Amino acid sequence: MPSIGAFLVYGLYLASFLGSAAAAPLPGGDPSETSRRSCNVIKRKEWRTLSDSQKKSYIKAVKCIQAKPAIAKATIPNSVSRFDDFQGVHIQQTFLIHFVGHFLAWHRYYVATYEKALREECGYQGAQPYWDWTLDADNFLESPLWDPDTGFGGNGATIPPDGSPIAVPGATGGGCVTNGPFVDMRLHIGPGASLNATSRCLRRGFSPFIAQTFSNTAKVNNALAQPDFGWFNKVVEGETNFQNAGIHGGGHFSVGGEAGDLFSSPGEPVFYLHHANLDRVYWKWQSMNLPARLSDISGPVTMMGPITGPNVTLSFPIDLGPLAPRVTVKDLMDIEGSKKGTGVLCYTYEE
Ligand SMILES: [Cu+2]
Repeated sequence: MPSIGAFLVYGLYLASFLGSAAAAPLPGGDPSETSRRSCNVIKRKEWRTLSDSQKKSYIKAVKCIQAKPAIAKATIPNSVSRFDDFQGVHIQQTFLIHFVGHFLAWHRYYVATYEKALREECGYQGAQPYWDWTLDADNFLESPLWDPDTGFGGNGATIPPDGSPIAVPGATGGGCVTNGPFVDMRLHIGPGASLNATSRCLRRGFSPFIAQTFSNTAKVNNALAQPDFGWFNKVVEGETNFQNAGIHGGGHFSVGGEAGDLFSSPGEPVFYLHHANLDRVYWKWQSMNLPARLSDISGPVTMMGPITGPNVTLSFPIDLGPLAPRVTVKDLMDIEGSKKGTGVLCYTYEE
């Protein structure tokens, strides 16, 4: 992970870049009006509760979105596919959307937009599945997610450790995935902040240690016990180190490889299942006191911004660039907000 100094330099660069991009007209008109008319709440389920044919339909849809031509070439010239479009927007905005008050709202909208693309552009009938990593915390390598036939394939090939001081503790593998549906997948941008054209394999470096340490039920319960959004957000996202990675970092660093890359992690298809689960934990926390928590938002506007600095509010804009219309945090507070006329989302979670 780059130093804080590098974070800041990139942040300034990206802020100016996005500032100009944001002036472009946004597609779709009033998003709340559009989705309100067609809101049929879909239910997100845990990966292992899906039937084999449902699992295969999901994987098929991911491969379909990876084969659909990019629409975001104006701002991400080396994006080849719609899958890359999503990854590219995350790379561009990395310093604007992590360790900020709108971290969870942004990723909530991002996953819902990906889910929408799978359904509307690739004929996927289901909802975005989630990965409850607490079920695998003590037996990470045996997770049904890694099944080569009915899952996402397994670990990356073993490569010698590069001696990096930021190596993930307990990491294994590290090379290209060797089986499953993404064995021939090519990534066209990344790693890190790079938007240059590339052709890379999907890398994984499983760390059962990270899973056991950060992806367990006690960690989730600790997050759920937080009294307000500010604390909840802090506990979920943790810190930029392996001593206190939070449940967010747990999902990323236990899979490792591409998933462990703060910028280009959406190049790992499992990213969306991990973030759906984080969103589920967020919704669970909100549901413990909905009247208060549908409007509880706080946290810095800028990455790791000072606690004395400005805070994110309900009117804070959430911008997915070319992926979706711009909305506000308020539009994203309720996952069934479209049905209720209070937002743009239209899904729920099966426990
Ligand atoms: Cu992210």
